[in-house]
Parts: sequence; structure tokens; C-alpha cells
Amino acid sequence: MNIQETLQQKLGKEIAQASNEEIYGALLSMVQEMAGEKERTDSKKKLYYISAEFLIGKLLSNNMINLGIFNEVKDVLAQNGKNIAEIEEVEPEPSLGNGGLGRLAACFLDSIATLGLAGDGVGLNYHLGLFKQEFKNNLQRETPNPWIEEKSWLKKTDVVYPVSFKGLNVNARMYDIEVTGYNNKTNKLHLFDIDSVDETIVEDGIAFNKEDIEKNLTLFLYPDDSDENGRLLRIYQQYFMVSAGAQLILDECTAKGCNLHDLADYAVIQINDTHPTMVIPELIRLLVERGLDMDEAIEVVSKTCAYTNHTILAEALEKWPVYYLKKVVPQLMPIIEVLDDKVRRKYEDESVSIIDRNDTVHMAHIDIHYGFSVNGVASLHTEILKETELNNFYKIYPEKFNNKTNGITFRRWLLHCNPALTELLDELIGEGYKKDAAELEKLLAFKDDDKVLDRLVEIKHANKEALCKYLEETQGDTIFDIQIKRLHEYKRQQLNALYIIDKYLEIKAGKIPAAPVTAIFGAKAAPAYVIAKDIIHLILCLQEIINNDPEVSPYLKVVMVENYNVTKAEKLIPACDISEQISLASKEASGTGNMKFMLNGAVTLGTEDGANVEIHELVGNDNIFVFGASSDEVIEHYAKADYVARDFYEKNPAIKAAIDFITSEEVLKVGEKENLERLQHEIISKDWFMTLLDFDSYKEKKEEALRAYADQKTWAKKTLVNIAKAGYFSSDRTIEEYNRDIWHL
Ligand code: 26Q
Repeated sequence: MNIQETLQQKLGKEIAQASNEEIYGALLSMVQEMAGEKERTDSKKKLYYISAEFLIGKLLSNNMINLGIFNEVKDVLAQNGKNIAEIEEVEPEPSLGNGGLGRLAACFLDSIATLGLAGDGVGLNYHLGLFKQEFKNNLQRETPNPWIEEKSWLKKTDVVYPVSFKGLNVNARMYDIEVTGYNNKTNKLHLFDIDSVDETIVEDGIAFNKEDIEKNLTLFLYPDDSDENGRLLRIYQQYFMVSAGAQLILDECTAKGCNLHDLADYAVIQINDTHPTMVIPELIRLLVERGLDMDEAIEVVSKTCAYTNHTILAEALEKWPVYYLKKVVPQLMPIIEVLDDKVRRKYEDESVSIIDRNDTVHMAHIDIHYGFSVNGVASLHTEILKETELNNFYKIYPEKFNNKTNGITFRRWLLHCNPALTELLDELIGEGYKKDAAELEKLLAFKDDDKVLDRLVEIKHANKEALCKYLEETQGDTIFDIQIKRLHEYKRQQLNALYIIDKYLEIKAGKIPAAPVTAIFGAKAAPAYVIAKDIIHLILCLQEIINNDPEVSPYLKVVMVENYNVTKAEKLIPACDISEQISLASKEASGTGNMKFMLNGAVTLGTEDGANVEIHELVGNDNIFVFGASSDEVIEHYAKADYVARDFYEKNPAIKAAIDFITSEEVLKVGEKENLERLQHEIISKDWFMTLLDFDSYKEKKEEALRAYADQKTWAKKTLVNIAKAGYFSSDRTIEEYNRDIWHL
């Protein structure tokens, strides 16, 4: 049966007569069947990628691309008067992650399957993904974000594992999502859940009873680390995930002939940040239960587990009070105590112990001592871990430390989100780059080809028009300057906002900018992160003021996109001219949005932070705009505690004017005094992420970028070089390195 016939059979009617919802349902079940019939990747040794987050995004088109049927389906639909884009709209987005870390896990699953490696994901089946963001009165409001419908990608399995907490036994049921490789076999994403979750306990907004574990265990994705409440629930979730995951791993390995002593020949476990760390003591516990002695169990597990660090922000490294763990998972404490004891016997240095003198358990320390690999996610990040943050560990275990610069899957972030650019690339350099991203460099041969440069400009323009239509905005022929990422002080959306205020004041004073700019933001703030929400408030106020001011809006527009998520990213990124990557140097571990923008022909305006450093090295000075203090300088400022924001405020008139404006009459007319004053005070008196330190150099570089844009040909050349050099950031390359150095599948 061909696709047309299969669809019609599933629909029970002509495609032309069916609604978009019906077609979506039929496609989903067709794709699911096709994926289910694909051969599974299989080998003696298997990778288990355990992660609290898998920000997979919508799956329909992605799966159709990977199964090689996307174009055919699109054509069949078009012949019947249906538009694939409208059908994509029907699918709810599974937002099962907060941001970069969760999206990375999803890109990795795609690449693991594409490379034909045996590797499954293990995580949690949150019923409600990251909250939906709504703007009301220029403030963020959170509402629940359900994604599981009657027809979904989840397949309920009969696999059930018992998980015990203090005074509570539950059953973990496994649900599977097929992970299709691009022109290859399939793997699985295993998501654990309990049958008793009750969505009706959600009250106003996203509030719910945090104590009713049987009803709330997998109800919500934890929205970042800034929520002070619910820490115990977080431990319940983590243990639930790793205990079920560990039982699955042992089951699968023994079924393949593993005798548990040789577990490391059958399984390798990648621990995605510290969130799944309890898998180490849990596996040890299970192995002892199944007959190994404690010392051997520890050794076996240490040969099986590898840890990825995604942050150098000290406050984001998980530490749990012993008292919490005793309350939730008392069975793990004796094991954690043994692990701590062994470390203390070997190393006098208190800073590397697992349980500190305040009776707090440092999860990362468990991973480093009892895993065989520790990796950072970009070259600078790994160096900072080795030299500063984890230096005491690096001195003990230099051989464990390695770098794996992040990557992104080109299937989603090029083929799917930018079909016009994909088509141009196919035509110019053939399709080899789809399997070997390094081949993108062939594009460099067209660097001085005016026709090619013109087509790049045309494609960008069309993508901008499409975005305007989607956002219901006008002004497609301005420069699109985009900053989309979680709202965090270290990412410095406030620096961008201060620049916008500065620009606004200049225009009001009669200084007309060379080129009109649309500043686009997308960002969710953790519900309990007060200053982050104040920054959103400021940006929304600026949007209202600037867009309604006829003197200013012809030159400057502000667009804060509501409910930024993967789906919106797919529409925003192909339309971007300037990619804002302006974190305080040393603070952004890698960033992956920076790579997505580059691949889609945007030029980076950024600090020497995270993977920006590697982007800079690849494209060279002419094709990136770099500004700001270096990571060394920043680290020194922290060490000497000599950065004083108020000095910048008092000595730099432009900075003073921009900050004063935050509580000016104009802003207070549309905003909340309390929020705006709090933010202003924070910037003047604290500014922990040194926004003001980089203000001048940011402004200067940004102006330089805006001027450079005016020369279309030169700009298009920059665009071309960025695309051509993006091959390094394919997650296929990253996964090949993980496999070569860590997994050995
Ligand atoms: C911790 C404790 C309690 C509750 C939640 C959390 C929590 C949740 C999510 C801590 C961290 C996260 C997410 C971190 C994250 O997304 N990190 C990003 O990882 C990307 C992939 O490596 C990098 O590119 C980014 O630089 C990094 O910020």
C-alpha cells in the first residue's frame, strides 16, 4: 500500500474530506507502525542515557524525515488540498525539559539512532511539561502544559518495576517512544510513570499539593532549580527514575547473558548532570541484593557510569541534606556513607568528600569518584572545570576528565526548520552533508559567487516574512536581532534590554539609527526566580512603550514572544540575522542555540563564552562580533571581589540614563513599581553577572554589526561562512566522540 492508500484506509474517508486533526491522527499511527516495524539497533553492549529531561519537541515531521517519507507525505497532502504546516500545528509539543540540557538529550538520541548505535534514553513521563507562559499586564503567568492525548507517541508497556520509598511502595510503569534514526534503525526512549497520577490536583495556575506523592510523582517537570519548594518531591522523582532505570538495565543485561560481575561489558550509563546521580548507589544496592559483595559492586558500577557536567554555577550543583535523603530513600544512606568513607580514607582534602561537615550530600562528588569519565560540554567549560571549579578532583583523577563539545541534530535544526536552505545546499554541494556534516565546508567554494549570495539573502528574507506572518507582526525588512533562551541573570537579557533603552533615548533625542532593528526575545523564567521575572516585566514594558511610539517604532521594535518553546525556536532561528549570545564569560557552559543560529546563517554577537569560543575559532574574526571581558578577567574579578556596579552607574552617563529610565514615569505608566524598583536596585547595587562591565563594548560591537549589515553582499558572505563552518556542531560528531572515548559500543 502506498502512503495515500494507507492514510485513506486509516481515515476511512478521502484525505480531502478529513480534518487536520484526523489527518494528524492517521499520520501518527502510520508513522508509529512504520517505526515499530523497523529493525532495532542491537549489540552486546548498550548505552543508557539517563536524564531527568528529554526536550524532544514535536515528533511527527522529525520522524517522517528520518523514515524518509516526509516529502512524499507532504506532496500527497498537497494534492488533496492539505497543508503539512497546518497539520504540524495540531500536534501538542512534549515540553519535557527546561532548556539546553533537555534539548541536548533529545538531539543525542537522534544522533545515536542515526549512527546505528545501541543506546536508549531513560527518563520520566511527566504528564505536564514545562509550564505554559502567558503574558498579562506585562507579567509572566504560568499555566499547566499537558501534552498527552488519546493518540500520542507513548506506547504503554507491560514492564513494571517496584520502587520503594520510606513508607511508600509504588510501581513504575514503562512507556516507550520510538526513536527513529535518519535512514537507519530505531532505538527507544523509556519514560517511567505511575498509574495513580492525578491531574485534577492542580489548583490555580500550576500550584498543587506537593505532599501527595502517589498523585503527583510524575505530574510536573520541575521548573528549574530556583523553586525552593518541592525539593523532597524532586528527590522522589529522581529516585523513582533511577531505581526503575537500574532494574531495567539489570534485566536487559542478564537477559543477554551478563552475570553481573561483567556488567560493564553489557552496559554503559551516561549520567546527564547530577539529576540521575542516585543511580550509582541504587545500582550498588541492587547488585549487593543480587549477591555481589559491596566492594565488588562498587567497582562494577564505577566501571559502568560516566558523568556529564553542564554547569559551573555553584548554586546549580545539587546538594541534598542527609536528612532529606533519610526521609525519602533511607535505603541509600548506608551506601552513600560507605562511598563517603572510602573517599575520606583515601583523601584528606575535605573539599572532595561526599558528605560534608554540614551533613549535606554533594551529588557531583559521587559521580566523579564513582564514575569512570567526567566531561564538560565545550572546550572552555571543560578547561574551567579542570582549572577552577573541579580542580581538586582533576588533581586526583586527571585521566577521567575530557571534553565533549555539544552539538545539535541537523535533521531538526536544518532539514526540518529550514527547507529552503536545505534545498539550496542540496543543489550546490549534494546531499552528502546530511550524513557527514563536515561536507558543509564545500559551500565555501561559493563564497564569492554573487548568485549564491543573493539566494542566501532571498531565503533569509522569505524566512523573515514567514516569521512575521506567524507572529502576526509586520516589519519583515528590518534587521532581526534575536535572543531566545531561558531567562537567567547570567545569560544577561538585561544587557540587551539596557541597550534597547539606550537606543530609545537616542532616537528620542533625535539620533536616528543607520538601520531599523527588530529586537526579538523569547524566554521563560522559573516561577520562583523573582529577578528573572522582573527582567521579563521590563522587556514587556519596553515592548509596549516603544512599539506604540510613532517617533521610535519605525527604527526600533521589541517583540517578546509568548511561551517560547522548541516549536517557536524552529520558526525563529531560520529568520535570524544577529544571534545574541551575550552571557557573562565563563558562565554559559556551552550554549546550543548559538550553533542552531549559525547553521541557519545568522551571525553571532557574543562574548568569549561556552561554545562561542569554538564558533569564533571556526569562522574567524570577520564572521562574528565578539565583545566583553574574557573569562580570565571575570574569574579574577570574582576572586578579588573588585567589581562594583555602582561605579559604572555613577561614572558612565549612558549607563546611568538607561538604568534611571527603568523607573521613569514612562515605564511606571505601563509597569509595576515594585518590580521595576527591585530590578533597578539589583543592577545598581549587585549586578552579580557584571552587565555594566560589558555595556560599552556590547554597544560598540552591536553598532558595528548593524553597520556591517548594510553591506548586503559582505553580510551574505558572513552568513555563508557561518553555515559552511557549522558542520563541527552536528551532534553526530559529538556522539561519535562520546562513543570513541567513553562508551566504546
Ligand atoms: C537542579 C536542581 C533541582 C531542580 C532542577 C535543577 C536543574 C534543572 C535543569 C538544574 C539545571 C537544569 C538545566 C541546565 C541546563 O540546561 N544547562 C545547559 O546545558 C546545555 C547543554 O549542555 C548547555 O549548552 C548550557 O550552556 C547549559 O546552561
